Amino acid sequence: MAGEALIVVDVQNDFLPGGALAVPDGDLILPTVQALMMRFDHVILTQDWHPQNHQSFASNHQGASAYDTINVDYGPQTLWPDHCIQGSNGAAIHGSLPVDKAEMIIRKGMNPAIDSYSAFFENDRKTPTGLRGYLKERGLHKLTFCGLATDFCVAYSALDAKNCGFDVSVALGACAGLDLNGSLDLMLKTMNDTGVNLLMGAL
Ligand code: VGL
Ligand code: ZN
Repeated sequence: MAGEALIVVDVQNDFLPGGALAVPDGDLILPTVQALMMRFDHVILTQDWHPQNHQSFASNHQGASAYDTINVDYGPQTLWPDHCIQGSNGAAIHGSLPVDKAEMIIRKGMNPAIDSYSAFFENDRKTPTGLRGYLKERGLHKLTFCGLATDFCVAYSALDAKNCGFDVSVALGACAGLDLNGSLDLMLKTMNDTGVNLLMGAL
């Protein structure tokens, strides 16, 4: 497993059933994510980490509702229910995961004016999070992604990783999607077309 890392995307209370932006059946992946974390020598977690005044929250736009799309400086932006507020219980990584195994936790979405689905670049597609440099410096070139949500943060992260030159797989058995207006099929196709390995069964 030299050079290999597992990247566990946004397995946070707010994205699990009962949370502010729950991914349907998100809890069903927890045992598989745990097992993957135990198997990899290098585990990196990502954590959506928003300030209360974040632009992606419908509550910060008068007259807007969650799941509306608005236009911002960098293009269209989906509006979400308030979620993953810095320091809140909703933002915490789910307690069933062996967080102590992680060598790195990368937080994203801190800038109130820019959302960040990807763990590599914010939604302006320009601002780096530093994860690329970390992985390159550590010689981690073969990446396996899992977590939430398949069609948002997992897909954006996997696509950016592929475009940065990493060898990229997504363990679909350890992911769950939101599927807004066909977003799941669209992002699965985009990942496949980009050369991301979509792994169906157990790894
Ligand atoms: C996510 C919507 C908003 C995700 C994060 O983790 O997929 N989705 N923020
Ligand atoms: Zn978010």
